[in-house]
Amino acid sequence: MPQSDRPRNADAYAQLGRKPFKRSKSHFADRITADGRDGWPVEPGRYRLVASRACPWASRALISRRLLGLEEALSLAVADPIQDDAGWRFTLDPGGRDPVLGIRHLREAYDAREKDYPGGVSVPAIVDVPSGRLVTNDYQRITLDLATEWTALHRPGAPDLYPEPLRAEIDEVMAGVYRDVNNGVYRAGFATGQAEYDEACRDVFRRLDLLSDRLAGRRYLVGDTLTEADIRLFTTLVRFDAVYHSHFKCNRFKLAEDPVLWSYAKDLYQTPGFGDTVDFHHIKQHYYRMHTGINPTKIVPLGPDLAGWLTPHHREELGGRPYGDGTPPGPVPEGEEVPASGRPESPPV
Ligand SMILES: N[C@@H](CCC(=O)N[C@@H](CS)C(=O)NCC(=O)O)C(=O)O
Repeated sequence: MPQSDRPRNADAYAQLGRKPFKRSKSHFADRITADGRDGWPVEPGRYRLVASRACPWASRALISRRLLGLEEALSLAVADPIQDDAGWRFTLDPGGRDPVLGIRHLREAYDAREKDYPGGVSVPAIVDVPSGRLVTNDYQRITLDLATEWTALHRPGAPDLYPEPLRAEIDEVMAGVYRDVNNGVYRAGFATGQAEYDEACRDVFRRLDLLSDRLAGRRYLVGDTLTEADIRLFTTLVRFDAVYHSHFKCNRFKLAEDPVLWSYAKDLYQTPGFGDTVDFHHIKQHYYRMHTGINPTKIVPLGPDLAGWLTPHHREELGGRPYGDGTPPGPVPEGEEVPASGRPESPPV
């Protein structure tokens, strides 16, 4: 398909809310594994994670990479939260090019993998640096593989984010979180009619109520340590009041109005590896300015006040061992710090 026949990014965004929302399956599902069975063995320095700090699916990988200490082994490219018609681009980098891959748009790595790939170009994506080819955009698998296949490159003291004896329970919790929360907010936000919205929004809050009950007496979702399940719930909760409550109309209550979920989310935010990956500025810019189908004016709201994210959460009183027998990750590597504009410390507007 020639370049011009591809769906233009702006057109796709303008259609949001006009046709039923269906999340596409990840097209590139090769796995990077310890034994390299798909042709992509785990190797330090070979791959580059391309993420947007706006995107909840990509943010899972940002958190896992920090918690597991994979920053040196798996380098990071952060895309501009505002896409152009060719999609995710590297306009935050000098000269508008990713300094390692040498490309202007993530699409170039997709094209290098499959010529004229007609589908969407999404983050997270992992690219093979030597060939410049996309390896995977399978957001459901990427973090599980970072936790279980990249173990040889984990830092000393890395937590086990997907412990074998708890996998069945973690998978069950994550299935509900995915359906009703991670994807539920999108189903509500991009609904084309009242009934579709009602159903999705009810799903969101029914599940949040259940999760709030579950978390009232325990610090983490499964077991007494951080797991993949917490990462996946966090990436939606941290966006909730800034975008999902208003932009996606998930407004039965704000996160900050549910004492349990709010304390839980603050606890995670203040845990090294979580909040230090979050850029509220990127989040707000992306959702409100890109989703023109549901926000045609592209106006970005000034609030909410983010100062509460840094207030005491008292969740340590529930016990729990965040990193299990391990230790917290070290400082954010130089050059990867979230700018002041994206942090709660920045003055309220
Ligand atoms: N690969 C999945 C999940 C990842 C995803 O949705 N990422 C979003 C950003 S939050 C994306 O990159 N969408 C393509 C675009 O925005 O052009 C999908 O396409 O549904």
